[in-house]
Amino acid sequence: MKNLIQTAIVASVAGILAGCYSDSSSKTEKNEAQSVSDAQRVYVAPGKLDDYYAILSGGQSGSVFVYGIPSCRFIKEVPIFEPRANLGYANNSGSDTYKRLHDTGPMWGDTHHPVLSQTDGRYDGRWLWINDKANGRVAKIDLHTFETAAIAHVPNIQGAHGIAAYLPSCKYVYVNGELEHDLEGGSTDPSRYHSVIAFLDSGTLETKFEVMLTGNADIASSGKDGRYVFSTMYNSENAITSEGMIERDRDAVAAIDVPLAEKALADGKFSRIKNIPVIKPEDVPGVLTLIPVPKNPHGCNVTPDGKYVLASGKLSPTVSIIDAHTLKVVAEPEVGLGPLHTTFDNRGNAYTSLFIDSQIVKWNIDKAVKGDPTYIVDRVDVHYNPGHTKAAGADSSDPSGDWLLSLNKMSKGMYLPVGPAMPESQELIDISGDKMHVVAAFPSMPEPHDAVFISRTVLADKVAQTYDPQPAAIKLGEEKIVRNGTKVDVYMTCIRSKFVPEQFEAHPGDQVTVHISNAETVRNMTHGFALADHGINIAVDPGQTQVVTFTAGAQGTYWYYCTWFCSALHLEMRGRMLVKAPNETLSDSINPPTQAKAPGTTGPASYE
Ligand code: K7E
Ligand code: CUA
Ligand code: CA
Repeated sequence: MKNLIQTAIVASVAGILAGCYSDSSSKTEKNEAQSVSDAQRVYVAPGKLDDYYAILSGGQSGSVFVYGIPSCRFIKEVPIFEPRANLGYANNSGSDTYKRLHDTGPMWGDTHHPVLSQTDGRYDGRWLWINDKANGRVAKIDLHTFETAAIAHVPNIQGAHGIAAYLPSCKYVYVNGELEHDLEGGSTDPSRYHSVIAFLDSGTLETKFEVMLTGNADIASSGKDGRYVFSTMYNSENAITSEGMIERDRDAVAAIDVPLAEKALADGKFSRIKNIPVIKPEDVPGVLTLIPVPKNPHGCNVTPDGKYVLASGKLSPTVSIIDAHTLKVVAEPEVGLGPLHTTFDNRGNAYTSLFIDSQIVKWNIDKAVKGDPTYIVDRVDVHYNPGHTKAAGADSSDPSGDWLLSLNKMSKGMYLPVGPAMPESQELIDISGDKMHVVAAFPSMPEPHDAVFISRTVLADKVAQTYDPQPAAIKLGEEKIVRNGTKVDVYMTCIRSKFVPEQFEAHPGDQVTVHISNAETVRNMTHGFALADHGINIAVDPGQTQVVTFTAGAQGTYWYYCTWFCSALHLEMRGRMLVKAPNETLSDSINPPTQAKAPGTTGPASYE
């Protein structure tokens, strides 16, 4: 009897184990098969190109990051509000790039929202605009070169946060002041605090006019038909503490009637503050409509068809759906906890990031508007705490409906630990089917807030191979040294694998300006100009001319050399700045002798 029982127990335990084993092994096999198919979805073979450029804002890195999608390969960082030694961008106080940045504010920035230019509702691959939240600036990046083309400081703004292009024309980019202050008198009395939404000429970045608000303006999205632009406001309380900013159950979406604002401008209905025309809504009825929505709303996203503007509730588990023409709230579907930003596919679905739930929720806009309780389509867990989410094409009228990025604030446990601070993390989600599916994750430097995707087919052929010849370019054979008292201008060329001239002379304390043109005519043949012990490093791309000014140091020899590995003679690509005693006469010859001594007497005898 005892044996029988024992046998039965052993048998049943074995059975349970066998059952478990076969269950988990089929599960493992399934997971492995899924991993293989996910890997295939994002695999782009070496030498093959990705389908999309994803341009991620760099947050407090002050730059943008360019990734290929679907491979998630990091391709380039474009420094905008930050010097970067590797690119020679702006890190020499006497360079044009440095001056452009320095003249508009500090040498760092906080980039949140990359905005692509559009023509006829589609991305046209011309410009990218981005904000600097910390220092009230906006930059324009030329997508032909991926270089900053302009930076402007926006008067009367603190916390330049949300930014969008006024559609469909992209005549303006407008930027939201998130941080309230007294723009008129500099008073610290909070009852005098306001903020503004500033409209900049999208070409020159000149501030054309501003609309004043009581409270703040946070995230921006333009209607599609040239009438209203929208901004969320979380501090309608105009409070000065976080408790105060959550007192009301409802804040607002601000709608600005742009043609009416332009008319007010033409009619002179504005005040000038810091020489900018500022429209006060009380003087121009209808220019600003405040649409009440719950509670401390954040994301502001106009649907691709232009019918609705969605305000993500943040402290409310809802997204408010507002008719973009009547400005009436038509529905407030519940989507989950901590809704921050919403993006779109081409099939009428919205995808909202849920910061607290650590999810992306997919929901159907029409069903939500009609009150159909089945509007939630799917949810997927992300790792962890997403801020923005962005699907390919979603800010245009023509979303693609294939890929979506979740831009996650936390990445605990996702990557090799690298100290108390972990990288930000993005997850790539396949949204082409009914169910969302996370297929890849990749880390990035802090802190991407937002991203935009632009198709390779739109942009790749537009990207310049080389710089167009600039009027100031120095031509091969026309190099020269021009001396004027204590000022020395060196007009230099570089081409594989030589600087011309390979030497120039100065006295200690002379002001030296090097104008350097890269004479290469093929893409990818960048040369650098780094000068020992003078803090100078400039990257010069093919066809480009850079200018840098510095003060010659103490008497001695200082080599300059090429910092970009360009040829087998890259290391030999160098030259000397000779700083000579004040009483020595200087030579302006650009053809120095090639050897220190007579040939044959320089190296060890065995070399000969
Ligand atoms: Cu949500 Cu600056 Cu776009 Cu960050 S803001 S997440
Ligand atoms: Cu030129 Cu290295
Ligand atoms: Ca509030």
